[in-house]
Amino acid sequence: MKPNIIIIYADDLGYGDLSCYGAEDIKTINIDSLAEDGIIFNQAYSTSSVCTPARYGMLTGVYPFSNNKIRILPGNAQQCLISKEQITLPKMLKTAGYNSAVIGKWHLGLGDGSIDWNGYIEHTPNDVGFDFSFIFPGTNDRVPSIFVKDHHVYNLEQDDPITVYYGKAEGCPFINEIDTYKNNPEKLKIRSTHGHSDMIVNGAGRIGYMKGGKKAIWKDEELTDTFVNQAKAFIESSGDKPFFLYFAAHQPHVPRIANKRFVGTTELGPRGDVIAEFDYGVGELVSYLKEKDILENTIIIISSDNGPVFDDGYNDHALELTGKHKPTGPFRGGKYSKYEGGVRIPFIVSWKGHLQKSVSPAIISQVDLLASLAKMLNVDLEEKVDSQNMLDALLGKDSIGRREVMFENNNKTTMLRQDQWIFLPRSKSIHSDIPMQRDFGDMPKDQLFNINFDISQQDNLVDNYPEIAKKMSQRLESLGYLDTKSDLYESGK
Ligand code: NG6
Ligand code: CA
Repeated sequence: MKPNIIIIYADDLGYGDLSCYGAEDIKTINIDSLAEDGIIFNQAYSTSSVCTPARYGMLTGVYPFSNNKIRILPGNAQQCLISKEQITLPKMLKTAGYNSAVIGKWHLGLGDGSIDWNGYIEHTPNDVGFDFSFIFPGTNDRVPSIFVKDHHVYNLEQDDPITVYYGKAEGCPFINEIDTYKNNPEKLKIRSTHGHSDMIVNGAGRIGYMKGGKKAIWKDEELTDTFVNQAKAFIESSGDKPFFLYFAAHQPHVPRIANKRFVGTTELGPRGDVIAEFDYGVGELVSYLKEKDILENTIIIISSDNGPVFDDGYNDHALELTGKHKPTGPFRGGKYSKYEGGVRIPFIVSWKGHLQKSVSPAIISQVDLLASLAKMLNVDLEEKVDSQNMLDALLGKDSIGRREVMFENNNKTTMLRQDQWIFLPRSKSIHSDIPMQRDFGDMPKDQLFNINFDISQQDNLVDNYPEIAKKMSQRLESLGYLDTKSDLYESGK
């Protein structure tokens, strides 16, 4: 019997945020309990330290730096990065007889040229392999704050059509009809620290403007219950067919607004509380699988798109309230960055009755899920992808995994790891407006680290091992991933 597959993908959850990865001040009991029946990977990578590229890499098996357009998308992004012809995880699984759904955050664009929010929406997840989709289009801090179910906005009333606008307030044609950060501060439950000052939805400033769709607009506090209920209904609807569920949770991405059942359940303020809420959602899914008696026939993978961040634009005191808790564990950097904290993410493969509890040091990338699951199901992959078959590593039979892996940062600089060596090419920062607490790793000098001896990347060895740095730089260049045309390279700094 083919096992069901669930990928539970958190948003901005760090390597150090789960108690099974060493967190002491947050207890993620449901995730820990899954880890009791599986493998905790301590050298697993996302393909990017930001969202859209990471999700692209995981779903297509192709590195996101192969395409310069793959960046953080706005909520009304009209261009689908995944073509209808391209192979994806759900497409591959369909050939093996699976029923697939994505439930949660999408952030990979919708529509062909434009998005008809009030009619049939083209190029949704259903056009890239999913049989069912229940998503919000961008991020929880970007409008439109609505769900799209398959091809239509969910709960949209005909007499209350939606208009979405991204741009300056002066150009917004309906600016006087909506609550904005500037004009209606009394409506705010939480203030912004940077950005997030366009319109107000549910007491939080968001990126972008929308009008209409009053009944369709979601509340942050209800997202988890909604997604869990949709997931249960999808599992039920799969009947005897094996299913693939990509459960893309929104936590702990900003704005961190938990349901009142979770407010105050941790000592860490909103960031801790939404992680507790995420863990609860995982627990609900597992209970349902148990109730249906299919837990032992379901592989559950838990991971995150990119590393964590404290202040990502809202004044929720995440840094002040974190105490001794370290969201990135021992790693330097975080979301957006070039360092390990941006891309070394939690990755657990749980399969009750099939896997022994263990910690694996195998080097794997989320991009490998496509080829590995294809191997498991005997599907031939004809397409050229970056995905490598790491099935033995995923099932605990190989503790080495990859010899080489690549990942990018928010600046689309590509980094290379070969065995213990990590090479970060020089680059200019494009983040001058972002608070100092983030460590992006952008500097006018190449960096080389031996991660086996220097886990927090403090000691740049580029001058000690120039030959290794050169070889790695040439490797990136030969793949077309080294931006030698940047000012820094031309001026030879
Ligand atoms: C940034 C947002 C940040 C977050 C990020 C995307 C501002 C100032 N910052 O532009 O809050 O939304 O985009 O995060 O608006 S991600 O996890 O989807 O990549
Ligand atoms: Ca993210």
